[in-house]
Amino acid sequence: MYQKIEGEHWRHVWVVSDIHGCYQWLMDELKRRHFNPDADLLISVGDIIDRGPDSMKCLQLMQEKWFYAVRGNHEQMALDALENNDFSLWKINGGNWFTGLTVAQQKQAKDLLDACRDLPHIIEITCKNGLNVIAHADYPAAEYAWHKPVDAQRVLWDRDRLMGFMVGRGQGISGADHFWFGHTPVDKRYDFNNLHYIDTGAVFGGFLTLAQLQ
Ligand SMILES: [Mn+2]
Repeated sequence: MYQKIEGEHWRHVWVVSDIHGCYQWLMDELKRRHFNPDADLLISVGDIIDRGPDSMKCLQLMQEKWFYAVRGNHEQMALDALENNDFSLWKINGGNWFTGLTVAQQKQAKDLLDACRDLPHIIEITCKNGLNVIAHADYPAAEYAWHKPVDAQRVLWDRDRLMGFMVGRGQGISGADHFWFGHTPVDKRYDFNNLHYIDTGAVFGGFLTLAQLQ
């Protein structure tokens, strides 16, 4: 469930919002920031696939040494669909790109989706800005701790903490310097104390957000 990355092994470290198949857009944003694949690291908050134009190319990102990701609910829906051979839930939630592929293409996509089984729910990375925790939707606890058991479903889906902040009654999380979440599209990046909500809805007419940790 947890993965640890050493920030000191990288020059610059960025975290990117929900990519949802917007591969070329991501490449353009990296170029604008002079991202160097030999020296820099990009960490995704999950939901790299579905809804956008190029889920396959986004899955191929997982083979790059400069790209890490936590699991999003869309990767989980894909894995569940393949495991149960029931594509209905995934299909109505943006997975129709897969069901529209030829048999040969589906085979290739399945091989790439297999790598999603290894995706952690939570990444912790120490950078120049301190200890960062990255998860898709929430870290469902009042205090972070390495390997602390937390509800995986809530990590992938829960919007309650953000909704609370929006009406002025949010609860923070201690135990790390920064928390980075995606999942809930917002009109701009929201920062509530040490919690950062960066899903600026690229695939819904918004934009990709890249935040620099180092
Ligand atoms: Mn999501």
